Amino acid sequence: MNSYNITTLDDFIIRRQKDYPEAKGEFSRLMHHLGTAAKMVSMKVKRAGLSDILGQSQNMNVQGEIQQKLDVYADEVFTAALLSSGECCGVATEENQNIITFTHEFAVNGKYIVCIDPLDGSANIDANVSVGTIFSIYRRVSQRGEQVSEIDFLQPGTKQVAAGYVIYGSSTMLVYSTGNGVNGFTLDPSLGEFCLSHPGMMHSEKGRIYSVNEGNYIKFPEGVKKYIKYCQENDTETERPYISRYIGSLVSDFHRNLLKGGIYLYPESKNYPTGKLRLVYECNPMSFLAEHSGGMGSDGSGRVLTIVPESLHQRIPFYTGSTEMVKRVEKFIAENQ
Ligand code: AHM
Ligand code: MG
Repeated sequence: MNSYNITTLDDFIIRRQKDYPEAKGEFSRLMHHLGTAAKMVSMKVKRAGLSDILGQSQNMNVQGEIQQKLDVYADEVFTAALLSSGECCGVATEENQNIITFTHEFAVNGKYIVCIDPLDGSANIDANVSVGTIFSIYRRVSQRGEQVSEIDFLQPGTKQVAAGYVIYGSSTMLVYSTGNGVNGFTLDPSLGEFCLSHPGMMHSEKGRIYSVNEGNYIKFPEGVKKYIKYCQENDTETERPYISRYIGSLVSDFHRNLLKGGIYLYPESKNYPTGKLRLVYECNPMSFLAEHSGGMGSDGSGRVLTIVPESLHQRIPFYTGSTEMVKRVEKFIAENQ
């Protein structure tokens, strides 16, 4: 990147806004506030070992999981940032059973709702492993000026206006799409700005990496077991087409596979009969990003984005990444029902 020619996230958003003459800057303001919250969480994550914020809080979240302290912090920061943007009238987060409706005068007219996993993969934090935030933005379907209801949040993923993630890794990156390509911005700590570093991110058609918790192997459906065996047995003396990499943090695994080519799998198993990952704030945004970077997001039998959510915390089996790999696992599943 030419250091005299930096495009910050805000520059980029404003430039894109000009492509939509009817736009009033509402989406741009919302994204700006998401970016600010991401910087705040990034700062806290980077200081995690120093500021007594590692480890578990005393609370259980709605999934019955003990919340990590950073989970709580990230949830509060993103919710507050979305409220103060004035463009968002309600939020659904992994950490809350019900939707949060913003009744404040300046927010109730907001056009957008946001579904968010404030800190995904947080079970890894104590081991200094990368974690992330996942977000998904929809236009509300209820009337502006009224309080939002759950209906606004149970829209199929095809209705997403934008989706993205933040990865808090060796550097912090914000990756998002409005349906017109996927672009990645790296946080420059000296400037305190997200700077465009990965324009036009694309999944390779054929990937090499498969990312799955193989510890659950014996509990997987037959088709998935056969797919994993297929990846393992394709090894020859001269060629090793597939390699296994699993961080256990969806954002990090997805991000690596987006850069290098691969598939992420979280099938249903005995422990998670309908899958572990949540449709609304994990699978939909990641599938949106996968599709707009030339990849796929599937529940094993079809496109994730067309599923109409039945509940806020609904779980589904999830397969996402390079098209050739996702199609192949779907085929194995279909042939081994
Ligand atoms: P979380 O939202 O509670 O953090 O759970 C989601 C995470 C994903 O990031 C990750 O890929 C998966 O759960 C790991 O699960 P497992 O430890 O069962 O492999
Ligand atoms: Mg999560």
